[in-house]
Amino acid sequence: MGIRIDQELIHSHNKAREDSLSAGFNALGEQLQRRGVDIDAITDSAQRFAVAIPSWGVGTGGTRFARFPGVGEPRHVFDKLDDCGVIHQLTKATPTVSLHIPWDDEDPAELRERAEALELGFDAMNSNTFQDQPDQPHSYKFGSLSNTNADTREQAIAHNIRCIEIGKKLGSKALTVWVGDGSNFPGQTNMGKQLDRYLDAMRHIYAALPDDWQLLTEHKMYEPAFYSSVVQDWGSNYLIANELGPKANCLVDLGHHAPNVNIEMIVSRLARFGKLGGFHFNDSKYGDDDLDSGVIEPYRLFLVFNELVDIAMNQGESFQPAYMLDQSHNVTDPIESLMLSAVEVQRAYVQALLVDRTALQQYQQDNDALMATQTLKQAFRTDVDAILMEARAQSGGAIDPVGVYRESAYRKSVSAERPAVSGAGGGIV
Ligand SMILES: [Mn+2]
Repeated sequence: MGIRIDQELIHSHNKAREDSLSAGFNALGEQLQRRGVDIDAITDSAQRFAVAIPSWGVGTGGTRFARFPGVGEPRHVFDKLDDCGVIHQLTKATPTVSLHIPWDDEDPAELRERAEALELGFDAMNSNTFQDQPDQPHSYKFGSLSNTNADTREQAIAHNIRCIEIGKKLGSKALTVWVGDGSNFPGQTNMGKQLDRYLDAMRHIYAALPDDWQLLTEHKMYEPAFYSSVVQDWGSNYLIANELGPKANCLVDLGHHAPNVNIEMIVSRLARFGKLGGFHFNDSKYGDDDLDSGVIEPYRLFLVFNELVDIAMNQGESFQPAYMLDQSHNVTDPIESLMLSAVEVQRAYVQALLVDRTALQQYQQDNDALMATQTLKQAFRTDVDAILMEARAQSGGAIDPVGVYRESAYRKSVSAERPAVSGAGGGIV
């Protein structure tokens, strides 16, 4: 089984929108030219932009209270790959999938074969030591890599090393480790010793990492531990990555910070010291809401990319952070949400490319705060839809991904072969 949506449908959809896109693209091109920006170069950059899809993202997520299954939900990793294939086919912005073990634990050769048929590759591997699996000898109720019991830590280390082994067969180049370890009560744990146990376990995992791999550690302020987390904040994350070595880098999940924290500043700091490994994109109103990217605070997403573009200009080709969406979908079709999120992340990147950096630098030098901030706003206010549509059209994707997807009736057609399921992993990671 290969590509799931009829390419002819994409073609006819695009054909009907071609003239209007061309008019919009040319008008934007003239506007940008007056600002000294070449729209074709920006469109090329948009075409090269890529963000990974997490396999669990295509399933319907839940809340602490309930989970309402969707129609035609993926039953297993092969269905998930099919859905990811549709997202990439229509957006041309999501060429890789990030797998989660054990949820996606299948024969690597078969996984590779299916992914190749869908023109997909594999991104970072994700381990899971935040829940117990059937037949697992030691429980993670009181932590995994930092558990007080050495056998439990051994089990968690072995699981992570197994994720690396599977990833090697899939062509992955990174392992993302997020642990729910921490404490719920003051005094429950010795925070210093708990961190030491975690570091010791992580050193074993690090030692099993191939030379061209990265170990990405993800901090999270709270949940499931509500008093303290072992990897609570970007400072702890930086210290850990620094302790482990050059292949260890920090992962920034946009939802894993206190409200109002300046995430773009964190991005700048981590990059300044060469420890920014990648991102989990999502949006948030209150906490780790895992809402679709850009739905609540698109300006913050833009400001993050403003830093990333600036860093890339200074660090050059060596700066290649791993981008992934990390969302939970309770009330939307996950395929539609992921397509629009990929486009929103791409939009923030393109808008950041439009910042007049020479002018900005001068305003910063002159301490002209008002004009400096207006320089950012000018880029953010630019409607770059035509660039994103043109990039997709040129790459063979859909000018209107959601429109084609709905007309294709993909969800209805797969629902015939995918009966309703109540299980499947959630997305609160
Ligand atoms: Mn995450």
